[in-house]
Amino acid sequence: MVQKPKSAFAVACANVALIKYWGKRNGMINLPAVGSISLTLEALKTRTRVTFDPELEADNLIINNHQATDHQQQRIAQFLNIIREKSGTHLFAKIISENNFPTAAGLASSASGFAALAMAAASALKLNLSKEALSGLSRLGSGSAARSIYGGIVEMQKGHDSSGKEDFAVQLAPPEYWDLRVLVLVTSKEEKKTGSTNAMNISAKTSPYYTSWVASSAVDLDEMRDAIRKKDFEKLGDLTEFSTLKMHALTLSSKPPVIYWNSRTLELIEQTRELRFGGVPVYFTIDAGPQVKLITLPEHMKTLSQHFGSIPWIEKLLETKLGPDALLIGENH
Ligand code: 2P0
Repeated sequence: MVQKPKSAFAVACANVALIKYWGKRNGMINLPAVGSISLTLEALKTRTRVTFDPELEADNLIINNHQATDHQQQRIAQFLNIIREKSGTHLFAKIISENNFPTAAGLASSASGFAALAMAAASALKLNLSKEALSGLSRLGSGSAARSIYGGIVEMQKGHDSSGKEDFAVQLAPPEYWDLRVLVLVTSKEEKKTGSTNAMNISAKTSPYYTSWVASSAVDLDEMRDAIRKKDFEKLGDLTEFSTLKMHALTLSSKPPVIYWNSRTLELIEQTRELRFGGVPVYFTIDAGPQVKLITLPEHMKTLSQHFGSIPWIEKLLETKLGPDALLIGENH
């Protein structure tokens, strides 16, 4: 019997961690060494269509209308192999993925990318997975992608054993629970030299602070959950900056060191602190790159975008509120 193509289309938002994920218990199946808490970002979306087609002789990924690199193709093929194994199919897939934010801007697209891909591929192959299972599946593509299955405020849990069955994300609060805003400031469009997977390994192997990082993470998570429960913005902000600086202390103290900041990053940290000392509730966070993300409340967004928008060397500003769960847009079996 001739098999028909099986296709599905899904959309997922990127996220930014308040309490950072850095380090793995197992790199093969992306088991995090620490739990993390993130905000899902409405303005940064990946839309992905997956079509498993008997006519194809290999997987093929197209991102923003361009053929993906060999490295990206390999990463996607490995991920699809896991899904093919689960569903018992041998069909290859064509993946058409679009980010509504510039990939070249150095904003991580692997979280929204793998969450959208997991959802679309699982649906195309009728895997019928729960949200928890979809989150666990997305994690196999990229650790932070597990969080992008949910909207609002999300926690990625660190499991207790080596199976990975407890390593999935849960929603702590839906987007409407707390109207938090994020302003993304792009300081450089250069591609980063050390990817986060690699840098995490270097930190785990060589930073003298790594053991303390892992040991102290449960307290940070408890405190952040408490700040969220009480809607205590100052506490949320203080903990966010603390987790960011602690994570970067790991990369800075690794051998060889990994320095993600540039001089503009540091300038923006200083300006954020000055604005805050002047009465504007705003806190910074920085991931595996030089961009700075500011967390604030809606009534202060205008002041902040005017302030940072007037800096000539800022390459791009992006304002966002909290986004929804990843969503299946359509399927065609
Ligand atoms: C995070 N980052 O919590 C942390 C903070 C970057 C800095 O998760 O190796 O692309 O695919 O699991 O998820 C980026 O790392 O790494 C990341 P893998 P991922 O958002």
